[in-house]
Amino acid sequence: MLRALVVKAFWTMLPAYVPNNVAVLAGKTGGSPIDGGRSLGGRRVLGDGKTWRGTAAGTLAGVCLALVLNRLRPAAGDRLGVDLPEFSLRAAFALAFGAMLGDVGASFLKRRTGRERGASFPGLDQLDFVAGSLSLLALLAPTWRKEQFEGPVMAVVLLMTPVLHVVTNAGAYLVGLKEEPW
Ligand code: CTP
Ligand code: K
Ligand code: MG
Repeated sequence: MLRALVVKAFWTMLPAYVPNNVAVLAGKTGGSPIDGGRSLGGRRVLGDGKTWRGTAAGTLAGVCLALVLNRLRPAAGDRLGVDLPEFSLRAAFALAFGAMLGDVGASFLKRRTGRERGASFPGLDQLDFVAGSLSLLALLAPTWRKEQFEGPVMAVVLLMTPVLHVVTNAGAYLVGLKEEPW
């Protein structure tokens, strides 16, 4: 029962989990900042860590992943014995682009609160992309969102995501892919 919930929650959120990591890889070699270098109240609007390239690559990767997961779903569902969701294109886009928007929103808040690029903001760092994807889902695919996140799935997502985030980021830092372990 718990295993099925965790598998379902993980599968459903994968198109939102992958974009941030792909953005890190895509942004490694540079890219123009979304804020165009502009400042607000003496601080950057977003900073050099939020690039068009990273955002586009992350979104595209999340949508592509959702389409691949749709192909794998029948066999994976049978094997795992879990009723896995099918991603509509709108849901896939909302999960992936919403995750990127959440991350951008967090940077905006970090700059407004005096945090430099790369600074940590505990809590926000671990859940900004979940808040972003769930919000955009509510806007673009509300029925799909309601169906997939009913009952305890939402609770599992909210508990599991910060743990996964901490572990993947620490791993990415240890192998040299990220500048900071958060
Ligand atoms: N990145 C990007 N575009 C994005 C998100 C991330 O290019 N939309 C790349 C940048 O190279 C960024 C790196 O991935 O520096 C790490 O991402 P993140 O930790 O989200 O950004 P920070 O550098 O920590 O910047 P901030 O403090 O604004 O979050
Ligand atoms: K971030
Ligand atoms: Mg960071």
